[in-house]
Amino acid sequence: MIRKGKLFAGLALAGAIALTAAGCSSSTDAGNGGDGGGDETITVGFAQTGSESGWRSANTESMKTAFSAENGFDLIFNAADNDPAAQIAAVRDFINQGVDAIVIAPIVEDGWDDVLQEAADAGIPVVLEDRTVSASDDLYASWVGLDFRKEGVTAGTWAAENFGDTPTNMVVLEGTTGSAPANERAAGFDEAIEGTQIEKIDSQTGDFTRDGGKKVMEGFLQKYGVDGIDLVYAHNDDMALGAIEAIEAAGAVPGEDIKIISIDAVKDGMLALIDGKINFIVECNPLLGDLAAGIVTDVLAGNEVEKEYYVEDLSFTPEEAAKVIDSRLY
Ligand code: GZL
Ligand code: ZN
Repeated sequence: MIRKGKLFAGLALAGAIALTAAGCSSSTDAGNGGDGGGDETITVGFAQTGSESGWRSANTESMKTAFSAENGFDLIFNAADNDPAAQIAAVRDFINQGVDAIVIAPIVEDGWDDVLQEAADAGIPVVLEDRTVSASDDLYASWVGLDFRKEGVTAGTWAAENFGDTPTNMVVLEGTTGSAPANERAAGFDEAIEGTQIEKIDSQTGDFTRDGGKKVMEGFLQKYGVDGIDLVYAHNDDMALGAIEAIEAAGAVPGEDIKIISIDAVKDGMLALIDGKINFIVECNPLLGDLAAGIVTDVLAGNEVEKEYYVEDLSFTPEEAAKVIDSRLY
């Protein structure tokens, strides 16, 4: 499902942060009474997916930095270890604690209607960051994140341009089953390679982890042999890095014998790209903390907010990565 909303890129993003961050110092008590009295602290419950990847660590750091005490927040942090039931339980706990606002990075798209309705009934606004949910957008105040489908289209278009004219056997390392990035990165990529000679011979989830990517790739190599696989499409860098280990253990050269396309552009992924072990990476910006904090502050202050805020993504070849690696923020 494509959503259209405000797009933040580079300076615009910084500007937006300044704009909304200014709201943080507003004189009104932005909390919705959860803590009563005149103190300015906003108590926020943040339900993070877990710590499955390098991307997630960068996202968690960005969120904790933005929702800091000096910025006027009391952050209650929960990481659900990639377990959707545990994440929903964490949100229920935030509701029972009477927090001022709840932020969620939903592990999977489905299953959110009931607990979001409970938050609404309790008068606690919910802001989504990173991933999206299939529940009605009446059940949350706003979402800030990335256009996962566009990331898939960018990756698929590069594959089509570089490998589409020759018979190419591709295997896919899927992200967490049922997650918005896994669903939409697959859909966007498939759309972009339609009509080319790239054939998806297998696709399996590695749950966005290095170990998952390595194990699934080992299985593919057992099944098809090094010569039976020309291209790997990994839904994130951590699974691509696991696949690299498996390909090298099989005596093949990643980036040459078997090409690799990946998404995230975290530091370790970019270093593998520069080493030629990955051939192309599409960025997925994890630095969403300042925007999310600005949105929470605006919502609690009763200011108008967009339903969606999209953060711009770039993409990199090895040469382009080498130029920017020292200046990147994650
Ligand atoms: C995408 C994010 C995904 C990353 C993975 O915004 O939800 O989850 O691509 C992470 O690295 O685990
Ligand atoms: Zn208050």
